[in-house]
Amino acid sequence: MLIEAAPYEYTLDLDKAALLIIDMQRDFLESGGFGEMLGNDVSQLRRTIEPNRALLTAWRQAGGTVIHTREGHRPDLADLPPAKKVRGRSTTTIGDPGPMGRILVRGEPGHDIIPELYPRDGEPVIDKPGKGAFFATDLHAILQNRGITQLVVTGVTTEVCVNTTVREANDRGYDCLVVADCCGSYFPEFHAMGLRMIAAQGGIFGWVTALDKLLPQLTMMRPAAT
Ligand code: TIU
Repeated sequence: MLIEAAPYEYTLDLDKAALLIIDMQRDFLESGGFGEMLGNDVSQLRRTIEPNRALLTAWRQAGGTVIHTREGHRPDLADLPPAKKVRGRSTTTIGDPGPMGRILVRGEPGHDIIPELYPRDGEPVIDKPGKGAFFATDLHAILQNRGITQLVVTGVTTEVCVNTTVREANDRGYDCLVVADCCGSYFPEFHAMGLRMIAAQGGIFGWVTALDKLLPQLTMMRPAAT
């Protein structure tokens, strides 16, 4: 199906595509998490919850592959680079106790995905120690094993983990379609520029569309009820 997008239409083949939802974690989206601890306004991200829920529902109904990611670290912090631990000079950092458990540590409540977008059984969840979803994870192998070459990318934050993942994916040969209103940043200007950078120069990293361009097409794909 053809999806209206920038810089030009995207040809989506649901059999070769995965919906990749980046880091919709309580630590980034809820009060008291890592994002807010860094001094950020979480309401800038919370506006993406409802569009993501609508897209996830339609994508599941169309029978598409869904993959979720979470940024975080082993409880022993062996995979936490010392540079990442001290960056920001905050008094509370990754691995320290926070209001939702240890900050960005796997298995802690704050590290988990928000209830509105919670993964279903059978949907792979990629735990990643970095900003990009390909670094030090098995995402590339999972996608190759399923014959996936197209990624519809959403999540937070636009200029950090979404952009890093799209750049990593692009270098590995994937065609990325980023859904603008399903992505968010603590900084509206970075969100806007992060999206423009992806579609610039003829789609240097990929394509950018909007939910209202994608959703009607997906709904038409919905398998007949049995
Ligand atoms: N997921 C993600 O973007 N991680 C970040 O740390 N983002 C910030 O904007 N801080």
